[in-house]
Amino acid sequence: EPRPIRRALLSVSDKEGLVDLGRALASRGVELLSTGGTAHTLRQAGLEVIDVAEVTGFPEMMDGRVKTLHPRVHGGLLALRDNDAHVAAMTEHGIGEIDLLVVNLYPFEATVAKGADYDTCIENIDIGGPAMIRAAAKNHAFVTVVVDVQDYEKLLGDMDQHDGATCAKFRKKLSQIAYARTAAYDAAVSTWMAEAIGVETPRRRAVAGMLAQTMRYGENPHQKAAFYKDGSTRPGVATARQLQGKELSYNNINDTDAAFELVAEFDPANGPACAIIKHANPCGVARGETLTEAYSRAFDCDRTSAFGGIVALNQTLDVETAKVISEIFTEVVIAPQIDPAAAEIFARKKNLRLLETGGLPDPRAVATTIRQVSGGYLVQDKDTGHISAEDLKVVTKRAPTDEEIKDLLFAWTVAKHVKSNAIVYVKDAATVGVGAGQMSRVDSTRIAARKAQDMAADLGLDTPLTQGSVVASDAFFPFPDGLLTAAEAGATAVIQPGGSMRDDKVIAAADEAGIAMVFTGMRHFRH
Ligand code: 93A
Repeated sequence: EPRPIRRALLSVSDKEGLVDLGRALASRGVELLSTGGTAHTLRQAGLEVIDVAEVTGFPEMMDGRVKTLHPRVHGGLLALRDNDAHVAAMTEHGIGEIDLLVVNLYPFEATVAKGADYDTCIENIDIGGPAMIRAAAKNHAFVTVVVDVQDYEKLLGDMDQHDGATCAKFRKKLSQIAYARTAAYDAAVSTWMAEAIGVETPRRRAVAGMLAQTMRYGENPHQKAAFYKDGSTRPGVATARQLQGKELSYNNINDTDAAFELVAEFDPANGPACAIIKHANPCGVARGETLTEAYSRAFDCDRTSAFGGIVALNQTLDVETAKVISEIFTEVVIAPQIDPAAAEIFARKKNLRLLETGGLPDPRAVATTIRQVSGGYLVQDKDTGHISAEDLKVVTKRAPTDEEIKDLLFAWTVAKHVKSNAIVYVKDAATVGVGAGQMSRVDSTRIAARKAQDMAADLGLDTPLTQGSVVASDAFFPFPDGLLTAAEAGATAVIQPGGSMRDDKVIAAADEAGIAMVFTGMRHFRH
């Protein structure tokens, strides 16, 4: 464990909270080193400060471009305190340990936002600050690094809990924050530069992640596109091994992700499952006794849409299933494992892209989703919401049967992966009608029922498969009309969040129609 913090380097552009921090550190016996402006502010407040120029033996020069870029600074940050050679080097070269680094960077982003000219923006690219931050963060075994005014209080709190030192966990956390800051900083510089000099391709514009693939085109042929990976090792489209087929396209990657994330909701311990995706929405999801049966039942939900779709499986792709899949044109097949003999079946289908992921991702693992809007990003927690039978609140006179509850939960799980407004009819653990992406909920309800009728005609059935089904709605029914449409289609039970002003009307309509209804208290919008 490192010694208590005795020597700190403070170099901040944003002087907010600086004097309080300086005082708090000084009162804990910490020696303060600082660059020009920071030292000036601290001295004005009556604090004792040593100039970095005194430490380095060089004046700050070239308009401040070279202030802290010196071995007496970087050696003090990077030296391993428990390494004899490092310690000897410090002694030999008169390098003192720096235990704490507090830096915030030249306000590059704010300068750009103000609409400053090119040269002013360039002058506001901080070089020495990020260099020190990255050095201190690397040496977090011994050095504490703070890059955010918001962390000053936490720093002092942690020091007080550890006799003036900081704990390893806190230093690691700060180190991660530090790298996030320098990464974002350089990303801001590169994005600004791309704009300033008119770089067009996403390959040069994109900001974070590792370039994995430049595509021939994006969502449409006139759009350039690229795929970036974020380094995650989670089984999925980004980490899958492609066994055959053409390169994945932009739409392939998007749809394959949707397909695999959906099928991963179905634990293989409870049996095989299959999801077929078209335009990012499921056109069929089913369990089966065998994987082949799961595929066939998913296919029977909407055979028309499944053509040219993406097929995701929750367990090893076997020969039998491969044969059935290969009967129609399919763009992508993705599975955790693929029997080599099953891969053989597809060998003739040169265009079919076959992906093996090595496992299923945990659908409840915490993650973040990012969406771009003009001028910014929307960031949120991934929807990991999960409902089980115990969470359901029966609101109708009739409670659902055990069989209905199983199907209701199945339908609810699928609805989470359907674009809003989502309506999903399910019978015996297979979707029989999916209504997606409509602006009105009642339209989704109608479309799903009508598609089930079309399918019944295709399959030569007398009654549509929605007869005796259950139905899930990703958000509450604002009026009874959607529920009544579902009842007309033959649904016997409904799952929905509840919470509408008119819940009582919807419940009354359900009772009238003899429908059992449960509320989840949770919504699954997806846009
Ligand atoms: O121009 S720099 O890239 N060269 C440096 O060596 C250097 N060292 C610290 N900018 C440098 N800094 C930055 O100066 C810090 O990141 C901080 O933002 C700023 C603090 O300067 P002052 O203390 O003079 O206000």
